[in-house]
Amino acid sequence: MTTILFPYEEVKTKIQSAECITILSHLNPDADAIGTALGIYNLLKKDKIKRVEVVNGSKALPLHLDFLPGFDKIKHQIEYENSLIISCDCGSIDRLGFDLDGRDIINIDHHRSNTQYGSINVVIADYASSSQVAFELLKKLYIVDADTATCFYTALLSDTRYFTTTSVNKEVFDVAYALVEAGAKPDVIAYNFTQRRSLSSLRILEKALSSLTLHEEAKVAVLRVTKEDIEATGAAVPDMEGIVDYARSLVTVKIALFAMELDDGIRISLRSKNVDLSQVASAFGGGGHKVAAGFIMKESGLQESIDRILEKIKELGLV
Ligand SMILES: [Mn+2]
Repeated sequence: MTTILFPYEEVKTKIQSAECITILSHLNPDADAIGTALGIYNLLKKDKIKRVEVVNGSKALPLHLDFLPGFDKIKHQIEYENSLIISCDCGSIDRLGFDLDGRDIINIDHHRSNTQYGSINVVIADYASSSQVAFELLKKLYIVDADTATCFYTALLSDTRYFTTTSVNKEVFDVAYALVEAGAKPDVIAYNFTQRRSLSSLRILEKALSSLTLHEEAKVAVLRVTKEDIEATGAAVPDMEGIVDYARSLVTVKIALFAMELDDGIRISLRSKNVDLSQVASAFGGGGHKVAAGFIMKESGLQESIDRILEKIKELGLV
């Protein structure tokens, strides 16, 4: 990996000159979004003079992340006026869910599709998680304590699917090592993260798995859950995280699609084994990474949305 030049001085000056700071992450946050935001929150709140708040626009947070230090401090509305914004894991400004007109933004992310909406953009697409970006940026400016290390490590564990994704390399283990040295406890985090599932998450998984269909000589797998499935199981969106990975894990599969019929549209998760999904995602107004992308389809129903994506995959000759 080539040497990356971080804007240490610019970031330091911005943070130091701000009276109050609002740390944001994307709507429907995952563990990388929340872990990166809380890690930065724990670092910055040690400065007693500065006011720091951590906010996410979604009401339904992934509750299994409640072991992260500061989780109970997450607000759903921005309370500070004219605060400096630190945006975490968010590819485009609209996915933050707030009107940020006129505010300075430090944009910390690793989505290749990031639209560079910040006053300072620290976007490194080769990094495995936004917490890896935040750690490499902030370790030069602050002493990373155990609370921050716990949040950053959890984010890294999640976005690498327990260190199994193609983004995992020596640098990722260097960061993990540094975070463990700083006080992150891998066994405690793994327990909290993987061994406290909700009943709804298993019930909805059962519904999703029973819907499995295969396409293009079993190279494309589709899972879906209807509004009725979601109601019957009591599942919230965070309960459905990771379901798409089951479809991808099938031996023949190159692309996996998981479709959720939600109130605001059909939410799509796409995953691949090394097939570049960025063209599919951008065709439907979504963004993401090469092998992981997501978007919401509002114009068509559940099955029609799936059919349109299958058609697009075929049209692009991806499998
Ligand atoms: Mn991420």
